[in-house]
Amino acid sequence: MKVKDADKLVIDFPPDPDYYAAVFGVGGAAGRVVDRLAGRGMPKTRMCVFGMNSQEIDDVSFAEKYLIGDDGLGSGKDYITAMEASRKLLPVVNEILSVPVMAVYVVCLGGATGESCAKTFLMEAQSSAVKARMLIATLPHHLEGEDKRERAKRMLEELKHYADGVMVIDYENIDATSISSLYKRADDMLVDMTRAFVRLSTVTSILCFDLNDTRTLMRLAKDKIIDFVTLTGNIDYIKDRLKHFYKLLPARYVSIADISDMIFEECFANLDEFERFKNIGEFLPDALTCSFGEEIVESEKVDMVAFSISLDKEMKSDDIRINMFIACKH
Ligand SMILES: Nc1nc2c(ncn2[C@@H]2O[C@H](COP(=O)(O)OP(=O)(O)OP(=O)(O)O)[C@@H](O)[C@H]2O)c(=O)[nH]1
Ligand SMILES: [Mg+2]
Repeated sequence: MKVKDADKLVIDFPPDPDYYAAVFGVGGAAGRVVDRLAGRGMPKTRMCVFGMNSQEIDDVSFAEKYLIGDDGLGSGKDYITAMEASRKLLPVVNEILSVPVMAVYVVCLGGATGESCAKTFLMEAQSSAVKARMLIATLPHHLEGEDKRERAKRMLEELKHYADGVMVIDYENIDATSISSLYKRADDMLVDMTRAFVRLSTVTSILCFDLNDTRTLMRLAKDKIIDFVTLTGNIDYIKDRLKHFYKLLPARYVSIADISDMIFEECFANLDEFERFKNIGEFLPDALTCSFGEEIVESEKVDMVAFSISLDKEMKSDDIRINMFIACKH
């Protein structure tokens, strides 16, 4: 603020950015997911899809869309060509990254476009001003080919270097009777996970919660892996599921002490519902601890959970949603 302006009580606040988060859907399958999410309306978020197949890009209706390469014929499974072509879009990527605090990369590993493009874009994000980079990735089922799955796993390890946090959906862990029903289920999981994560930094929380809570979660997660659990239903359903909280977690969580950090978000349809159930937060950390069959240790209870409460107009009025982002110590 200049001195002469101070006399006039003009305060120079930085302008409110148009968007706090940018979501990049790279490749065919991830692009469809990001487009579907964009169709639901994501406030304060720039939703962008990148692909090499012009038919797939034509089908994108809600997100911003960018064709990688000149012919629109797809990658032809040529990783080098896909990587070189995606580099040509770096000026666009840099322009998108110049505003938000958070960048989220959604990629279904197993395809040449998604894998090559995600690597190029994530590497570029290292030099941007973005404060947190989340990679949301899927791993192909072995029925798609053992080689493809092994390559995707190696790619995930490579991409991890360039992200602050990683959420993975392994198709091997999804119960489904066919590949098409597996993809459908995975699409729903990707939509829920991406939406819930982006909302943490774009939707005003009723509680004091900010980006630093998310950054701490990423920092404390061993190997950068964040686990995500979501529950939606009435209060009885939520309480019942949380009684057996440990059953919702991957097997490597044997005790409450294995959790190094956690973000616990409660979503309500409107303020009336929030008023009706707002005290559920008071017993939840105790409930989680007890569900492991452990005594409640005061110090663990206080440090471990960052709470966020928000309103979600898409929800049915009787429902409560609990989103949990969990970091494991090992
Ligand atoms: N969730 C979901 N996953 C899918 C779907 N179709 C394919 N996949 C997964 O996504 C991986 C990558 O496929 P695509 O997204 O089509 O590949 P791409 O990134 O466009 O790359 P190329 O087509 O090889 O240039 C596959 O190996 C599957 O594991 C889908 O409809 N939904
Ligand atoms: Mg494709």
